[in-house]
Amino acid sequence: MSKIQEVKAMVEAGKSKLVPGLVQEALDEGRAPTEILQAMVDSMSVVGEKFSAGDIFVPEMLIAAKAMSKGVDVLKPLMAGDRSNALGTCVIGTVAGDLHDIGKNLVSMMIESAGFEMVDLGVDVSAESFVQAVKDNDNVKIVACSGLLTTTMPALKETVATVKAAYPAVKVIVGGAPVTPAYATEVGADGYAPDAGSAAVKAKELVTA
Ligand code: B1M
Repeated sequence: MSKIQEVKAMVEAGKSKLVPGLVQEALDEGRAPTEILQAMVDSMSVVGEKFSAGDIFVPEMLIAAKAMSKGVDVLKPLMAGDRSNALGTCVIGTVAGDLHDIGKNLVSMMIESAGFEMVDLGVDVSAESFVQAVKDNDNVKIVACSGLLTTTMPALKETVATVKAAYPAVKVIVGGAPVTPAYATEVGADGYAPDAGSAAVKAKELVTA
C-alpha cells in the first residue's frame, strides 16, 4: 500500500494519532500537498457513503473528521500562498444549525492564501452573528457561508438576506455539498463555488472586478 493509500485508509478508520505522521511520510516521498488533501477528501466521501448505508454511525463520522483535521494541520503551512491580506477581510462561518467545519476550514485556508484576512466565526453561526462580525471588523469585503445539510439550506438563505440587507456592498459567497449555482442565485448570493480552490478564485474575482 502506498503512503497516500495509508493516509486514506487511516482517515477512514479515524486514526488521529497516525494520520499526521503518515501525511508527513507521504510528503517526504514527494507527494504533492493537494494530492494528499484530495485523498483525505475522498476518504470523507467514503465515510459519508458508509453512514448513508447504515454501516457506521455519527461517532465514527466524528472521529474520521478529527483524523482528517489532524492531517490538514500538517498540510496547512505548505498550502499558504499570498499572505499580504491586501484584498480585505473575509468573514467565514458554517450557518446556523450546521456543525460541519472541515470544508469551511479548507475554504478559509484557500481564501486566506488568495490574500484576504480571515475572521472565522466557526460553526452554527446565526445570520445576526455574521452581520455583527461585518460591523466589528475593518474592511470586510466578503462574507463566506458554508452549509452541508439540506435541512440548513434555509439558514443560508436567511444569512444572505440578512447580510445583504445590512451591508449591500459586502459580497456574499455560498457553498457546500447541497448548494447549487441555481440555489445561490435564487437566494441572492453574489457568488457560488463548488470547492475550496474555486471559492478563493471567486472571492478574489468579486473584489477585483
Ligand atoms: Co454529517 N452529514 N451529519 N457529520 N457528514 C453529511 C454532510 C452527510 C452527506 C452524510 C450522509 O448522509 N451521507 C449528511 C447530510 C445529508 C444532507 O443533508 N444532504 C450528514 C448528516 C445527515 C449529519 C447528521 C444530521 C447526522 C445525525 O446526527 N443523524 C449530523 C448533523 C449535525 C449538525 O450539523 N447539526 C451530522 C454530523 C456530522 C459530524 C459532526 C459527526 C461530522 C462533522 C465533523 C466536522 O465537520 N468537524 C460529520 C461528517 C464528517 C460528515 C461527512 C461524512 C463528511 C463531511 C466532510 O467533512 N467532508 C459528510 C458526508 C460527505 O460529505 N460525503 C456528512 C469533507 C469536506 C472537505 O467536504 O464539507 O463537502 P465538504 O466541503 C467541500 C465542498 O462542499 C465545498 O468545498 C469543500 C472542499 O473543497 N464547500 C464550499 C464547503 N463549504 C463551502 C463554502 C463555499 C464554497 C465551497 O463558499 C463559501
